[in-house]
Amino acid sequence: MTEPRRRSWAEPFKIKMVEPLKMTTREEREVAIREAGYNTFLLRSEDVYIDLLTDSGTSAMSDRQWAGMMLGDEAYAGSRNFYHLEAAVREIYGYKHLVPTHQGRGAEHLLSQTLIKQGDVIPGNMYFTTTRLHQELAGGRFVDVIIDEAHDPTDAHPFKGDVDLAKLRQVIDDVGPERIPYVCIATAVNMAGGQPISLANLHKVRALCNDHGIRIIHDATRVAENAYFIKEREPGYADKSIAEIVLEICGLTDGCTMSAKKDALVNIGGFLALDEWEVFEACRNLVVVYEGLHTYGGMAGRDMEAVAIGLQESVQFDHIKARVGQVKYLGEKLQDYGVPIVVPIGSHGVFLDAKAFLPQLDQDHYPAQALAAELYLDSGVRAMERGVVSAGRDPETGENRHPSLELVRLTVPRRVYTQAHMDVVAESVAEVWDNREEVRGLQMVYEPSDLRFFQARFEPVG
Ligand code: P71
Repeated sequence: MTEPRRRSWAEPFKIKMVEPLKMTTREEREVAIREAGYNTFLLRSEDVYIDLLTDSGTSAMSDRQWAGMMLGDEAYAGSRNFYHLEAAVREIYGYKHLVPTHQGRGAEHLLSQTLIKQGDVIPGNMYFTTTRLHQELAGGRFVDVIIDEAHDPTDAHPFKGDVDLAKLRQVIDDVGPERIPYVCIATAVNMAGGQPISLANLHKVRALCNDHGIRIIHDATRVAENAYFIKEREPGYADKSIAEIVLEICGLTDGCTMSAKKDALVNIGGFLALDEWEVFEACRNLVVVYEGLHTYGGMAGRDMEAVAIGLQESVQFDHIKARVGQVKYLGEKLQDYGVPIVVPIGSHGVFLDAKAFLPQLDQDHYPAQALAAELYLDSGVRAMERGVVSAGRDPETGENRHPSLELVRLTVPRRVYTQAHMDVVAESVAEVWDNREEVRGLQMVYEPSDLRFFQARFEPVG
């Protein structure tokens, strides 16, 4: 008997509870987006059909996680669930000490305040909005040391999250290792389009940092997704489990900040994990000031239990294959329509290249913002701007930053939507693509001082 030539894969779960979606008319959406100042962050979720704003806190928990929620030990101090979470972090990531926080930016805050001094420099493989802001608020300056390929949406390099070692060496030479409290390494680099770092590269970064006595802090928010790409693409890792690869990545770094709202499949939660006792102790002292007692850090006991279980689920191969596979499914559909997207297709979403999509728009007329609004108008699909609005202003010059990547992120929540939803999304993007010449730019009419993309308001230009 010959083998069948094609074998489809399907989600490794079945659906036990459903949440009805509201459909809207184009007229209703016109009102909604105008009232939202053409900013998808300001839409009411009720007015959204398929919500691809973010994969953060929007995933579906498993029946085991929900069962764990019932086992919440809501004691103020020493909750049983804290110890479960601590054990899970030690087992899956291998870091020694845990500081729970309400979400990722809580961990970034504690770490930045503890390690960064005025005038310090923090090299990293591309900025993330909240991470960089906390570094700056602590008196530090972020320096991008990602490879150039990461800034080119058309470059299909398999590991666009890699660090350019020459750039990192240059920063160390320029400012001296004593001015670098740590190098910040993200896995599945969000702003680059969900692009992985290779283990070969991370080993080299570790060796260079060891030569200079510099720490590496890992943004582990999507480390399991990165591990999946390593298994798929990096020579020598095909037979390793996701769990083994995650442990190897974490073992090359000195600690992590974590938004448990992504890989760990919960609606809220995060933590800081550290190997060094002194740094841990300093962060543990701060957690009680800003987050909560050191055995809950802003999370309820039940939330910590759900994170502990979610971490275990995050490294299961069938899960991660289907998760990244669904993103790939959407991306390939868009490629079939000829829509310009960031390649390779990333881990947590498909990123539309708004500069190539709307070449008639100058970056100061916010092409990605305009494209996200247009997509919502077409179908009620909500996406997120990741371009000049997100990049914000340079704190020293006050000028707008002009990132080379001007993107719209179609972010896929985990275990929430079906392939049929992905079909609807792809068809809507294709519709906007066919009518792209009619899309007009925007002007900003309200600009908040910090993380402006969340609350900025816009109007169509003339
Ligand atoms: C995402 C988010 C949530 C978000 C944050 C800021 C602007 C828009 C949306 C959050 C991350 C992340 C990485 C790599 C730290 C955080 C902060 N991502 N590192 O992608 O992706 O975590 O949201 O739990 O505070 O939509 P937090």
